[in-house]
Amino acid sequence: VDATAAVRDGIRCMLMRGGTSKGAYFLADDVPADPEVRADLLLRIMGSPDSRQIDGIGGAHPLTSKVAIASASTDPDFDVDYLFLQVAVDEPLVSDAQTCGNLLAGIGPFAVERGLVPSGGDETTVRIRLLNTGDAATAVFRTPGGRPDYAGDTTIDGVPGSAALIQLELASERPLLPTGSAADEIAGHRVTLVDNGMPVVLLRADEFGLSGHEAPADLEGRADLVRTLEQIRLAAGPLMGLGDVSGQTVPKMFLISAPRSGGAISTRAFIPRRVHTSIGVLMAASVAAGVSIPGAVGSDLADLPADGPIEIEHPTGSFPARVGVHQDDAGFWRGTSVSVRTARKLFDGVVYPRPAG
Ligand code: NQM
Repeated sequence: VDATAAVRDGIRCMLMRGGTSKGAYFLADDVPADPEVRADLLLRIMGSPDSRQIDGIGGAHPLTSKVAIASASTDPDFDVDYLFLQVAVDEPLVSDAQTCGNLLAGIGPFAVERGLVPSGGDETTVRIRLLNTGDAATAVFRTPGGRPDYAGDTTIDGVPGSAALIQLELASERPLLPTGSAADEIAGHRVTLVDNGMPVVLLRADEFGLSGHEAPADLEGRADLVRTLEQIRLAAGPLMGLGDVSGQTVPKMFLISAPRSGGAISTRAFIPRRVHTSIGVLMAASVAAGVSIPGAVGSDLADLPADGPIEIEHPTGSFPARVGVHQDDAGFWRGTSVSVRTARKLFDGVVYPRPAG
């Protein structure tokens, strides 16, 4: 794919809502293979760097400045390879350091739409390899007449109306606790570092003089808090095996408090500079797994159900996280998750990148 010709001829692109996020979906064959050339082109497609992304199709927030790239899997155990790219809004930065469970919801339908995988009759199951993390996901969704059906009666908090159910099951080879401990100390704060698909840091909101129920904009406006969380994040990165995370979007920073609306635990997530208006799919899986481990930050605040999903409260409702957590023979905590999502094809066409320079 020639990046110069792309300015003139455009690039095939589908805009989809995936869960509570929105992103541009591409076939790997339709974008440049070289990561640097591809990143430069994606910045010009999304309209970055610019806080309004006015000259591109990005939505001026990290949750709407996302890209998914799909291809037929090169691994016989999978149908589709999914690469997630976070396009920064006001910096010239494209990162593959994290995956996104929300855009993951759109990958199965997108793969069927583009003919990457055949539909399986009324219902299709797609095995997806998450290239960013190496994790494995299975997506199950309805395909009556061989086409994804986006209409349905499943509701998720943070999205108006209802849409067709997409069930996502995720399994990770990595242990849940990268440091091997349920709790560690960083910069005088008790933290739990946990990864059930997304690396997150759990902190008690009350340690920062907060209720944990503040509005995202209020939290983003507290410069001291933002600075302290960033300091903890930079220290947590290497401890979680993520290396130097300056300029990266992981780990995600969570302020945890007791539930208020009948859920199991309440959350506010720094992702990591903006505060999430709800919660990521894999973030919810990681928080739910974390608070299920005895001694972890938040385990004493959590009101865990005897069975059924662990409801993770967030700024616009709650997320039902179904997680499996167990200790293996060697004593390592292991996790899996099943999430209910929806996605919707919003637009299919040709996108024109801003010219280079
Ligand atoms: O945790 C936000 C989102 C996410 C990530 C982010 C996500 C997840 O809500 O699975 O989906 O990138 O910080 O889309």
